Amino acid sequence: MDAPTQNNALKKWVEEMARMCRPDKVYWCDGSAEEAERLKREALSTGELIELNQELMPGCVLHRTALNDVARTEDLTFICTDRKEDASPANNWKSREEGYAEAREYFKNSMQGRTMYVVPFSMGPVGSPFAKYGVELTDSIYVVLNMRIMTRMGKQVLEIIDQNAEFTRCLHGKAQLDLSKRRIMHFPEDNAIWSVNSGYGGNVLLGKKCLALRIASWLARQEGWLAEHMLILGIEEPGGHTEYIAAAFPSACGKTNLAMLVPPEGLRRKGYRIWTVGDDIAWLRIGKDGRLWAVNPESGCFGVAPGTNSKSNPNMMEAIKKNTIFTNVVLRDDKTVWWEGHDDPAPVEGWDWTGKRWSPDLKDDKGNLVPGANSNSRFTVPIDQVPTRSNRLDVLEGVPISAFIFGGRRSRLAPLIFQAYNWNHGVFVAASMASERTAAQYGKQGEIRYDPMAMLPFAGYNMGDYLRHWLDMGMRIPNPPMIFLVNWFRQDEQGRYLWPGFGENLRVLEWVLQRRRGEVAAVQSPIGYLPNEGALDMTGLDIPQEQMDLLFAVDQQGWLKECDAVKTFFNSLGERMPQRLYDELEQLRYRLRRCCGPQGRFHMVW
Ligand code: GTP
Ligand code: SPV
Ligand code: MN
Repeated sequence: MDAPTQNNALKKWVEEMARMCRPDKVYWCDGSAEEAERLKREALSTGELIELNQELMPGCVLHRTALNDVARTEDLTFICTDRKEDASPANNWKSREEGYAEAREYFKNSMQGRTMYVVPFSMGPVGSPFAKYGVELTDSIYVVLNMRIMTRMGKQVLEIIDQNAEFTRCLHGKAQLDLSKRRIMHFPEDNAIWSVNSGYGGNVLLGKKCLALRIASWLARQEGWLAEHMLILGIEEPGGHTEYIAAAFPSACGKTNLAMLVPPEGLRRKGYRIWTVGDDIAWLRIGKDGRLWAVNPESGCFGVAPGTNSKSNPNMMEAIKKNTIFTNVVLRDDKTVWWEGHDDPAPVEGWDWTGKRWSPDLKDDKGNLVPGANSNSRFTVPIDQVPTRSNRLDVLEGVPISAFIFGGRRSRLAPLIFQAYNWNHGVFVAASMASERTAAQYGKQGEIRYDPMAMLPFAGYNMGDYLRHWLDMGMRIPNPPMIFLVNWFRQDEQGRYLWPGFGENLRVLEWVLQRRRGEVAAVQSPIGYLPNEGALDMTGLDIPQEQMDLLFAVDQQGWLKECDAVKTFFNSLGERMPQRLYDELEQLRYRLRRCCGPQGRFHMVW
């Protein structure tokens, strides 16, 4: 097929990449439904995709990745820049030369016998001044079909690139799916991304983490905006006014859940409704009115399957009934899907995520039950199918953000919620946030790791510079969002969650909005403002007072130890760490030392 583009730079680049990868064919995607159907048929015929029960789940398919390719591989992800200090120390770094040279070896002839698909896509509404364009070359139909859901993809984007719009050059090849040769490489100085030897989501849907976070965060710093790992949520209040908030939690810590939460009965009756703008990525700019405005650059959700059910996320259960790509879940004998934490009880028998016969009582050599779905199994679904989809999704300037919420999984220490004293303190709170590791990335599960703004794996440049950029933005935004930290995951001594979470989290968000409007007073604690006793609306939720006390307990000794750990972490981020954050740390330490209370717990002493 002749290249259907007038953009010579694009044409030349595609030719050059094809000369390196040697595909049998180069195919330019137009993004049409007819094309998607045709590609799907082809993938079904080769076994790359498995057709699901079309009566019960119209348009749905299943994909299984290679066994060693089920999550992002952060240790194989690189920022390749001329100067090491522009990327390090939190990122893996290679020089541009070395990066290209190594990847070139792996790409060489890797598409022989395959087709190279050319996928023009837009992050953000096509034609919006905020949109960033990209072209992904890939030898995977799975990637093409996912990109069609996750991004605005096809002819309308090519028409804009034809007019010489800037675009990110994204090259993806499955090659041999060889883990030892897997590399996810970013070249921000060239606006290019090369990913090889993987077929898993975040490694290969290059518009998502690679472009919309790593490359975009690099651009955002230069251009004075923010590219963040955040959900965007509209809260329609009694009376009909909608306030928007953006929240950053590390991978698999509840962004998707919060973005489409269902108000508990008591609050629903008051008149609250939730509108979903985004569940993973937010791009934020200062608007003419001096507020921060957010757009979701994606058009789909790539959500975690395990634990998704009609209690935890009924909106998502509704969304994934059709036109959804499932990855690494259980296939039941009636060709429907299942995962741990699904509404239905485990099937007596089925096929596990690896394609082996499986039953729920199956045990491994050590006598542990073998899960049927991979713990990072996912679904890809158009956001249009989410019942709570906001009608502001395609609005070019986005939505105004009233509050930032940061949070992670902490079984100890961090209270249900507190508010930062001011912007700089908020940046410190977000910079020092930590979370227990989940299955979304390789590594020891449950281990505490510090993850500033949930961006440690996604900032495309030096982390010290990134945090400085956040501090500087505070001085440039005339009416900045207020900053809060939440923790839905605090546990008691027996390891039980102290807070029911999910829909009930709206009770906490209501307090956020009340604080934003200055309607309620709060307790000044050493770590930040805590809700006054009785400040959360608990209508219809019966939690004993002792449990609420535990949820908000501030353990003085524990926090002092935390300060030491945060300092060690800050030091690990190198010389470009802003002094202002160390100052915030010392002020926190001072406030903690000054307070005293029963068993070393903070007890409203100020
Ligand atoms: P990525 O897509 O990986 O960036 O993650 P995400 O933040 O969108 O993750 P998601 O919302 O899919 O997180 C799912 C996990 O968080 C599941 O294990 C849920 O059970 C758990 N979860 C979400 N909200 C809550 C909550 O309020 N309380 C508790 N205890 N668990 C929650
Ligand atoms: C995450 O891991 O934060 C995700 C999934 O959102 S992935 O796109 O695979 O990175
Ligand atoms: Mn994510």
